[in-house]
Formats: sequence, structure tokens, C-alpha cells
Amino acid sequence: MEKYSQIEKIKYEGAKSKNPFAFRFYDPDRKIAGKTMKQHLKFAMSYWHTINASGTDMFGGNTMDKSFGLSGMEMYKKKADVAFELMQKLGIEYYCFHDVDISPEGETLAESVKYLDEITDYLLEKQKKTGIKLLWGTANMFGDKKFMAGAGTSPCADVFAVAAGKVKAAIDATIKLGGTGYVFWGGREGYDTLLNTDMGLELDNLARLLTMARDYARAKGFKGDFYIEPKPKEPTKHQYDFDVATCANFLRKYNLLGDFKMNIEANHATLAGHTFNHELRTARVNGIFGSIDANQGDLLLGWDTDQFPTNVYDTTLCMYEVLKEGGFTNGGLNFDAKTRRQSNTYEDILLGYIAGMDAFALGLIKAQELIDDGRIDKFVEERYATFASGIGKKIVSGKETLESLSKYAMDLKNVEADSGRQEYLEQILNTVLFG
Ligand code: XLS
Ligand code: NI
Ligand code: NI
Repeated sequence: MEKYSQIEKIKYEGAKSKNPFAFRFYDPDRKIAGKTMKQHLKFAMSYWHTINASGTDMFGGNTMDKSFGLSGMEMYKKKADVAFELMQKLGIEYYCFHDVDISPEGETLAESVKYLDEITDYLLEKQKKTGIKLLWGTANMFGDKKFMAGAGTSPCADVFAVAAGKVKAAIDATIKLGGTGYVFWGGREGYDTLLNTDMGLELDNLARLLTMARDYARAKGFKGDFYIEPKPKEPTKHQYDFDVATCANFLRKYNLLGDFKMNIEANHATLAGHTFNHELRTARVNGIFGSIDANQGDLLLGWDTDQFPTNVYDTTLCMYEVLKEGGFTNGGLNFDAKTRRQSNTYEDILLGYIAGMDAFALGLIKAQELIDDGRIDKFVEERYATFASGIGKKIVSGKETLESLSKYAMDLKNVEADSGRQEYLEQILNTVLFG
């Protein structure tokens, strides 16, 4: 990773550039609908994939070495140096971490907290020097053996207690570093068989942990958002935070709406059998859109491959939702993505980020063009026009009853909806993308 120092800061060179170490579409200061691309996109680096993941898979070990020949705190400080250098080279202004990404896990909670204190001092200095900020923090409550049956949903109360301690420490670290979000990805909060599982207690306990976290952080003055990151399966057969709709129900049942929003990951959406934009839209209509883990899966593989996002259809439809939402507030676009096992050089990591940032920049440009073009919005508006006047308006305003509608409908003839025009609309999308 020393090699990053030999590469210049990545610049925008336009779509015709053949320089691999340049942006073709991401022009940070270019204005789109009144805001710069940089303000719209709020890119973040994921510490775990970028600084730690080393290419291990189920069948083989590391293909990259990210230890720099060091160990202990010395290694973690070096990792922080590399992280900030990489972000500066790319012009990325935010990052995200799990507690154990930035400092070693001790044998006891006390030891881990000590390491975390030391490294957050170091990171804070770096933030001050570079202007780089923390988007969100989280605690890894799935890697260690003690969490094999979950953390907040563990059948063992001591495990629950350690998890609570880890969440407290990770919230302290997030607050110290000025993070605007705190994420709960379910980890092993789920089950493999109902034969050994008390689902009711597990869900109640999970809500207890989230409620304690909210109460603690708010008491400490944390003004940011909490996020649940939905995922349907992996590592457990059934993750409790299956998808956005399931999480919305959970938040509603346990009175956590208002404090908790969604961190939506593209790859998790497709694992749940949804499109990425389905999950974004579901969050929006429930008022819980928050942040995004930007990546993509491989539909033929069917697991969480966490690839850098390059599919411009998806990034366009994603940014369309983000623009319609009025943009990010506390959230952003975190590249929860890693280079493929065979893309195992230092340069590949940079190239992965460049590809992902360009795909989202292009998605932003095209999403705004789609909105400016106006035909899709107009079509949708007209499609529902019967609810803007007459009987439809009365239904929407809650004035009608089954009886009144029955009376109204009794003698209607030839009742049908107009064509949905899917092919025409897909053609408009293609024209905006490639025309
Ligand atoms: C794993 C998740 C994880 C979260 C943070 O599938 O995506 O990386 O984003 O815990
Ligand atoms: Ni994620
Ligand atoms: Ni993932």
C-alpha cells in the first residue's frame, strides 16, 4: 500500500480519458440542480473491506497482505495512515468503521475499550488535519466466537451484556469522532432452526438493545441517526432484519421510529428478492430513508459478494430516489465493497473506488436528466389522475365508506385501468441513458 504515495490525486478528466487513474464522470465541483456532485454523493470509504479484507474465501486464504509487516497498535496506526492517504487521493470525505476494524479486539471489553480510546485519538488528529469526517460507526458483534448465536439475540445473557458494552464503546467512539450515524447491521441476529429458538424473546431483546443504545447516545448528546441495515440471510439462514418492510414493522412495534432509519445496501436488497430501488422506495414511503451501502451483487452467485457498483441502471434509479427524497441529510454513500479476490493489487482498490464513484456520478447525472425530461413523472401523475378529482379525491380524503362506494359503483359499466405502458417507459429510460 506504500504504492499509493506514488499515485497522484485522482482528477476528473472527462469521459474520453483513457487514464485508468482518473474520473470520467465524477467532477466533484460540477453543479447539478444547485448542489455540487460532492455534496450530492457524500462518498464514504468502508474501513473493513478497504483496509482489512485480504481476499479470504471459503476455499482459500489471503491473496493480499494488508499488515505492512506490523502487528498490534502499530499496525492499526499504519492502517489509519493508509486509509487517510487513500481517501485523500480519491477525494473521499467520509469513512465508516466497525470497532474491530480500527483497533484490535482485546481479551476483555476493558482491553478493547483502551485500544479504541487510543486509536480514536489518532483518528481525530487525522480528521482535523485533512477535513475528512466520520459518516457512521458500528460494532462488530458477529466475528468473535462468543457471538455465534447472535449478540442482542443471543440465548446467553452474558453475551448480551458484552454486546451492550461494545455498543456503548462504539457509540462513544462515534460521538468522539463527530459521526452523524450509528449502524446496526444484524450480524448473527437471526436463526438457523426454529427448533432451538425462542423468536419472541430474541426480538424483544434485540429491541431492548437498540432502545438502550438510543437512550444512551441521546443522553450523551448524539444528534445523528441510528440505522438498521436490512439483510435477509447470511450468515444465518433467516436474519431478523430481513428487508426494509420487515424492519419498518419492527421499529413501529418497539417505538423506535424517529430515531432509527434504514441503511440500505444494494446487495442485500437483491438477496431479499427485491431490486435496490424497491428497498429505497419502501424506506421513503415509510419515512425511514437514511443512508446507503453502495455496492452490487452477482445475481448468478446469490450471496453477498459486495462488489464495487458499476451497473449504471441501478445507480441511476438509486440516485433518482435520493434526488426525489431531497438528498442525504446525515447519511451518504458508503462503498461497502471490496475488490475481487483476483484483483489483489494496491492499484485495484483505487480502480474499484474510481469505477464505483464514476458509476454513481453518472447515475446522478442521468437521474437528474430523467427528472428534467419529465415524461416518467408526468406519466405516473396521469396514471393516478382519477384520485385527484371526483370520487377518487373523496376516497383519498377518507370521506367514502364501503356502503357509499357500493352505491356509487352499482351501475358502472366498462370499468378498467389504462395501459401501464411499461415498455414505453423503459424506452424513455434507455434514451436518457444512452441517447
Ligand atoms: C454485511 C454488512 C456489513 C455492514 C456493517 O453484510 O453489509 O458490512 O454494512 O456491519
Ligand atoms: Ni453493509
Ligand atoms: Ni453486504
